[in-house]
Amino acid sequence: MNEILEAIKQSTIEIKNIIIKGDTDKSEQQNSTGDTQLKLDIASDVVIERNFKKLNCVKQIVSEEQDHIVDINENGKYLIAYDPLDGSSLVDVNLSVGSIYGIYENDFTGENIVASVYVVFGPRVEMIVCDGNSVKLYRMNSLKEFNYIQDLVMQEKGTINSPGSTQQCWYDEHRTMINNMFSDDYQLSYSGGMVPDLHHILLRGGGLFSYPGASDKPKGKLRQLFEVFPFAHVFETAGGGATDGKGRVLEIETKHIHDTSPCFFGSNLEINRVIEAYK
Ligand code: FDP
Repeated sequence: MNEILEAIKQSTIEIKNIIIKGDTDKSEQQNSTGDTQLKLDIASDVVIERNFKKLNCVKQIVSEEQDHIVDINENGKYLIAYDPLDGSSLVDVNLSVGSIYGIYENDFTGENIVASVYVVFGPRVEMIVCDGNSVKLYRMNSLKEFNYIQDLVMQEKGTINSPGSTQQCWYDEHRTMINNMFSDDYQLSYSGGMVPDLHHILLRGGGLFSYPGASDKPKGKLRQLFEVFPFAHVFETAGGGATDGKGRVLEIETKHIHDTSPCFFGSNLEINRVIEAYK
């Protein structure tokens, strides 16, 4: 696992350089979900693949930007699913973006996730590492070293409400739940980048991020392997939770590597509120 972490740190340093160069042009390509890829997405993907390919412990990798699983070492122990630059369309307006990594054993399913890492490229570069026992925050310094800052633990309740997707398309139960939260003491915070939005909730100790199923996207937008499972693993380990409205996100079946699912991440009180609202 240390080898994987070192490869992620190296990729982070290289991706930070790619972001600083500032080429936010679109490429000619689309990813398998149909999003037009930015040159930034492709360059970040190349960096991560190159660094993981050097590791004997890695059996397979799969990127949000690619259609297929890539075989690396038949005898490797770990499978890694990653989103090289989530929210990359926000780079040209200088909002925060991030990389997400889910590390699995045996199979790419929620129940087989053993570690997760995400990196926030904001005013600072921060890396969050979850091994299933703790969630640790590291910060990159000017020498490009990652210093441990603290363990992250969620409170039982927060005050942030971060509701994703197109409001016009929300189902009634979802609209009612979100409106009721605003009638209570919750405040809106939504940047449009999953990584900084969830990082905000985690660092403040609580709240709710939602990307529900809605009439335009009944199965939500966010991808299980690359986005939903890694963050569910982080939130559960930090003492919060993650649900699809019915049960634990990490128990959802994955049929295809690019499957999406409705998802809600937060502190326990908010997750219980979602389950009540979706009964
Ligand atoms: P993006 O399409 O900009 O890459 O993963 C996709 C994602 O961003 C998340 O980071 C973000 O939370 C979500 O989509 C935003 O979707 P909406 O534009 O529908 O709010």
